[in-house]
Amino acid sequence: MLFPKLRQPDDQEALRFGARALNYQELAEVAAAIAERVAGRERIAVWATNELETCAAVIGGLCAGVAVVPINPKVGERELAHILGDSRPELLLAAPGFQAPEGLGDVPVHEVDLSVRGGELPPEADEEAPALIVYTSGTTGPPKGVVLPRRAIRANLDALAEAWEWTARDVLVHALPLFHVHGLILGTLGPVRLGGAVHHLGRFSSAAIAAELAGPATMMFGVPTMYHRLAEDAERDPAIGEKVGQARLLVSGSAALPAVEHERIERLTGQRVVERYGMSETIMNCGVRADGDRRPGYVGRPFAGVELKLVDEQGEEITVSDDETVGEIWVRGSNLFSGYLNRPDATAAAFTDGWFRTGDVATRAPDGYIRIVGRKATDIIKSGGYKIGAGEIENCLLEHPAVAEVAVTGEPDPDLGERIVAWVVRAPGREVDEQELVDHVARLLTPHKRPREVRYLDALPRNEMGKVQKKALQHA
Ligand code: MLC
Ligand code: AMP
Repeated sequence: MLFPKLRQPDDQEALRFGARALNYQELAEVAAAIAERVAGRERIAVWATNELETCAAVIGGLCAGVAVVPINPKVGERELAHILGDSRPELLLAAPGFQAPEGLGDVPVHEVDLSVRGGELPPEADEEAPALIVYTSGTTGPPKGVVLPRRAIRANLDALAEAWEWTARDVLVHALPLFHVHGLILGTLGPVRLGGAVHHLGRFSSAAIAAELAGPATMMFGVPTMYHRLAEDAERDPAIGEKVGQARLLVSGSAALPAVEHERIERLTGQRVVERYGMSETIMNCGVRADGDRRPGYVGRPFAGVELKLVDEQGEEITVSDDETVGEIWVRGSNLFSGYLNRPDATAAAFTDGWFRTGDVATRAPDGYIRIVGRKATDIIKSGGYKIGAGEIENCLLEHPAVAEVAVTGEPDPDLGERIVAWVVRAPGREVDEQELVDHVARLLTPHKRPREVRYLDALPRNEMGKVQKKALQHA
């Protein structure tokens, strides 16, 4: 059962967005009404704005046993067309006031009305039934739909609860988007599975996080960019650090938390951040436990139900734990996705002998702690905790008439971790300003995929085979 407390609800608060909230009794009734509305469908989409209705829609869909596709509400035309064409949702659920983007086509829209209440929740769906389809970027091509079964969500959330001593008494605060694993599964379904509460801030603000942690909230989830901003603000205003210091647990993930930020947060708040490592395809693989050693740069040991090994270039397992020998992280276990939607080729290519190859490269310390040191693919960029494929931005920029050639790279950035840089060769006789190219990507893909910088070149560096040498660009 995914949400036991919805079967025996009481008046304890479950979800809060500012002044609006739902307790378990109300959430169970709203979810029952939504479940009734969507029953019998194979897949529905949810326009995932940071609102109560998004959470209710996802939970209602899951209660009905229908696969839910959360959609970034800032998604651009091209990306929306791809997601809709690939997942073919039979219905889109959205909060009242939803303004249909042009590309929505003939997908019917149902506005979620929280005052509409249902009776009994339907019987629980099969454990292997698809629960969520989350779109994530790869090195090339458009994003792929990661099919996550109910089993993976249930098993992984329970493992997190055990490791972090996370219970119904906890109140989680965060400002994460609701269309990715971090904000949706950990940040929303997590508290509801455990019978606890989540306070979603709508948008990130250090002052709001601090006020929550000095008040009702016990835990915070965030990406490293948020911890960086929290530290910057706490440097200016010590009251922020003092309030954040009252948290039971600060958890960071989705990208590496730099050691300097870990140490800065500790100095400013007295709290050591717990880091965990996950992926859309695997939910959470490993993490530091609440009672574990919170060392900067380490993502702890595998969670319950997860098997993890390091594999060298020859495909051999690395058996030493010397914190020096580097290998790719391969995982298997109850946390894994069931495949990429409509992409049996990509699914098959991602596995070797039942192990999912993450593409992340790490060492293992004598005590089993994993330290992520990099990524196999240079064409994956993590910016603000969002995974972005260089290829999709290159393809998008090539559609612009002023762009003859382009290469996209990620460069270190103190706030975003990596920032997207586009290296552009203009078409002969064409002028184009940077903002126009930035807006072009924001409009067709999504704003977080926009280049933060455009650099113009006369030609891209290529090898004898004609392949662009991105390493040479980074030093150009
Ligand atoms: C800017 N904007 C534009 C624009 N330029 N809009 C249209 N066209 C343009 N050219 C808008 C943006 O949409 C945004 O709107 C605002 O301007 C500011 O944009 P930004 O600077 O990009 O946003 P910022 O606030 O800086 O974002 C930082 C952030 C965000 C940390 C809040 O990156 C974020 O939420 N990251 C979380 C990513 C995440 O959840 N990843 C988990 C993946 S799961 P507006 O209206 O918003 O202000 C995973 C697995 C795991 O990785 O392990 O967890
Ligand atoms: P996504 O596909 O958006 O789910 O992103 C997953 C990727 O985020 C992983 O493959 C890692 O590269 C990265 N990631 C997540 N958590 C961490 C972490 N704690 N440290 C370093 N990288 C991380």
